[in-house]
Formats: sequence, structure tokens, C-alpha cells
Amino acid sequence: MSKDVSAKVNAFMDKVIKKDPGEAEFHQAVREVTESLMSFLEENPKYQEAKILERIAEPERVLMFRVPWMDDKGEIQINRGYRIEMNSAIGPYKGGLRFHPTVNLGILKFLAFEQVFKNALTTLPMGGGKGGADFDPKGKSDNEVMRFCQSFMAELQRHIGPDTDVPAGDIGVGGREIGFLFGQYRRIRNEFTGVLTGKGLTWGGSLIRPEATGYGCVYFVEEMLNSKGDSIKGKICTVSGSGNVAQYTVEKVNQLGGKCVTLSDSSGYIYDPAGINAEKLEFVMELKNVRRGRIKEYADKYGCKYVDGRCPWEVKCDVAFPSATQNEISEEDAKTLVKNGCKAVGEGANMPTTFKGTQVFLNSKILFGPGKAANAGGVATSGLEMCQNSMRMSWTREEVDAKLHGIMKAIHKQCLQNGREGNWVNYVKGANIGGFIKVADAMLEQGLV
Ligand code: NDP
Ligand code: 2IT
Repeated sequence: MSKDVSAKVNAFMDKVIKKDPGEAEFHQAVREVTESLMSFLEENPKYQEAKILERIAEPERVLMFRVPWMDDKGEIQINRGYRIEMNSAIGPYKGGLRFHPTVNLGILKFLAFEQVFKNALTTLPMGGGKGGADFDPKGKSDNEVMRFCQSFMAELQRHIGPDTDVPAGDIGVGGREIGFLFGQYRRIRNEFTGVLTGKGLTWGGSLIRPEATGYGCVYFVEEMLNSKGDSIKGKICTVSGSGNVAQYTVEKVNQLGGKCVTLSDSSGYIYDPAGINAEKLEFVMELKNVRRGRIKEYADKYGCKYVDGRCPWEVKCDVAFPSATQNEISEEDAKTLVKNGCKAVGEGANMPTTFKGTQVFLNSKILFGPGKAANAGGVATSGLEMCQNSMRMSWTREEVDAKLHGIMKAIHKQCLQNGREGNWVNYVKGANIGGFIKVADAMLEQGLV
């Protein structure tokens, strides 16, 4: 980046930071996009004259609300709920709900901002949004989770709808929570509509939606490797997290002939050099989705190594799939991965690599698939669920999987179109410019919105 462009990025960021000083993750996400876009904007003054980037960085609407509920002991608990309706230029707001004690406005704004670009890349008509609460589902009974979800939806229901805003899952929100949320929406509104995605199969859900983020991420990495005449087959992969995204990443890597050797949770990681095969993955799914236990139990059961309090990036690998949370790969971790010969990174999580870590990957010119491209398969399949709900019919597993695969190839193609730098592809730039053009043109055509 030239000095001139860098000064313009800093001037833009100074304004964003001054407006909302405490929102570090939001600043990080906006800076990454602004760095990718600044030269493109200079060459396309129509976007600058219409202040599209300034508008995109400002949510259309932010909702914050009280969520009171009663725990099993009869004690009253109060959480804070949020929905960020970021941009609806190309479709209804769409994006997940996160239930985690760290949730705050800045984190949800970063996620909503990323979602706008990601959803545009999917080729489907979906705007961007994100929401959630600082509620911690860990250690709560099913009844407590239900009472919380019902209270959360008692307020959220007045702001959402199948043509307005369609939430889904994210960290801490899976099939169980979507069920409680949907039940409450239906009861209050007296409507059976596709207002949430990630629903159960008997009440409007889509086949492949649970698998979609992980499968899509592996499809995307396979595309990146194929572009170099390589493939996942025979590759050693490290995966972080052990939730929805991580589980189906392992499943698809196994199907394509690779080997995953790590999984983690917020306590530590397991290293199983023999590989997490289908039977071991089944154990992980039961452990995490039913018993809701800790990943350490895997090491106890299969007699492999467990490393407390650390992330798996010190383990030598060909491909890394960060699939837990934001900023889980530091600059040091990125350097370690590159030094150990990592050829490709597929970001299953949203913004799992720190700003400096991303620079390390870009400077080393490995295949680096940023979250808004690599993990877009989840929301894309949510878009397919919305489509099936509108038609009041459902597609087979094979049909949805084929559409998902086609969408991931289309996203990869958009990254190539916008991210080529000589004979290397900057996927970060490609995804940011590709997503931006679609939303920006829609905003230009719709006037001052
Ligand atoms: P889950 O709640 O199913 O799993 C989250 C996993 O990440 C758990 O293993 C959890 O461990 C771990 N984790 C969460 N927070 C932290 C933390 N602060 N430090 C270390 N580990 C942590 O969530 P998902 O799998 O759905 O989401 C994972 C990531 O993928 C998120 O970044 C999410 O935004 C992103 N994503 C999800 C999509 C989806 O469709 N679900 C779509 C696109 C992106 P523990 O149990 O100990 O908390
Ligand atoms: O970050 C994401 O893309 C998601 N959590 C999925 C959103 C969705 O609407 O399916």
C-alpha cells in the first residue's frame, strides 16, 4: 500500500474510531475492508462521491433490549439482547444469533459488518445482520435455556419476519435454541413462516444446513488447492473449536481423503496424530451436542495428547481450519504455521486471525481463505432454506449439497476476479471488493438510503 493510500485509510478509520471508541473488533473488521478497498475506490469515484463506505460502516438500525428470565432456583436473571440490522440493500437482514458471555455491541457490529459482504458473495439476495445476548448457555439446564430463549424472542419477534430479518445460529445457538426461539415466535405471532433458519427437518428446516458451514469451508479450500493443481487428499489438517463448524469440517476433510489431527474448546486442544476418523467424530458429536462436556474427554478416551489452555496452531500441518472464534490466531501463531509449512488456511470462524496475523499470511503468499468467503456456505444454505420455505417444499440432501458446492465455487471465482495480484491471489481483497460492488451498486441505484 502506498503512503498516500495508507494515509487515507487512517483518516477514514480515525472517524470510525472516534464515533465508537470502545469497539475494537468492529474497528479491526472495518480497517481490513478499508485497506482492501481504498485503491479500488480511488479508481471508482462514484462510490466515494456517494459515501458508500461511510454508509456501509453505519448500521441501518441497532436494537438493544432487556431479557429477564427465571433460573431453576427461582432467581431472576437479566441479560442484554441485541440485533444489529446492518444493511438491507440486497435483501432482508440475515445473520446468526450468538449467545456467549463475551457478547457486546462492538463484537456484534463486527459480525454484522462482515455478514453484509459475506451474504453478497453468496450470490443470493440477503442483506446483513447479527444479534445475540451476553447469556452463557454453559451449565444451564434445557429448561433454563428455553425460558431464556422465550424471553429473548418475546422482544425480538416485533423486529423480525421472513421478509424483514431472518436470524439463525452462531456460537451458543444451535438446533435446540432455534427450536425454542421458533416456538415462541409462532405462538406470539400466530404465523408459521420461515422467520429463522437452522430449523428442525419436520418444521421447515433444510437438509445439509447443519453441515453447511464446515462442508462449505472445506469445498472452498479444495477450490484454492485445485487452482494450484493440489487437493485436500492426503493433507494433515489442524482444526480449532469442536462445535458445529469444526465437526462438519472434520467430516468433509475425512470424505475428501485428508486427516484432521486436532480439535479444541475454550479450555485447550487435543492432538491425535492417528486422525479423527468417523467413529471418533461420532464420539465428539455426542460429547459436545448431547452431553455438552469438555474436549479433554476425547484425550482420556483415545489416549492422545491434551494441551491445556492453548490453541492448536503449534501443531505442524498442511492446512489450518480455525473454527472457534475471533482473534484465535495471533501474529506469532501465524508465523509458526507458515514456518511449519502450512499451505492453506480456511477460516471457518469469523475473523479468527488477528490483523497482524492476516498480514503474515498475506505476505507469505500462502492460500488464505478469509471467513467472509470460506465460511459463507452456512448462510448460503440458510438462503436455500428460506427459498424452500417460500416455495413450501424441500429439496433432497443431494440437491442442497450440489447447490452449496456450486455456490462455494462461485464465491471462489469472485475472489479470483477481484483479488489477482500477478500470479498470486489475494483472497482477502477479492472477497472484500466482490462483496462491496454488489451492495454498493444496489445502494447507488436505490438513492440516498
Ligand atoms: P459452536 O457454539 O457450535 O462452537 C463454538 C466452538 O468454539 C466451541 O468448541 C467453543 O468452545 C469454541 N469457542 C467459543 N468461544 C471461544 C473462545 N472465546 N475461545 C476458545 N474457544 C472458543 O459455534 P459454531 O461452530 O457455530 O461457530 C464457530 C465459529 O464459526 C464462530 O466464529 C462463528 O461466528 C462462525 N460461523 C458459524 C456459522 C454457523 O453456521 N454456525 C457460519 C459461519 C461462521 P467452548 O464450548 O469451550 O465455548
Ligand atoms: O456467521 C454466519 O454466517 C452465521 N452464523 C450463519 C448465519 C445464517 O444466517 O445462517
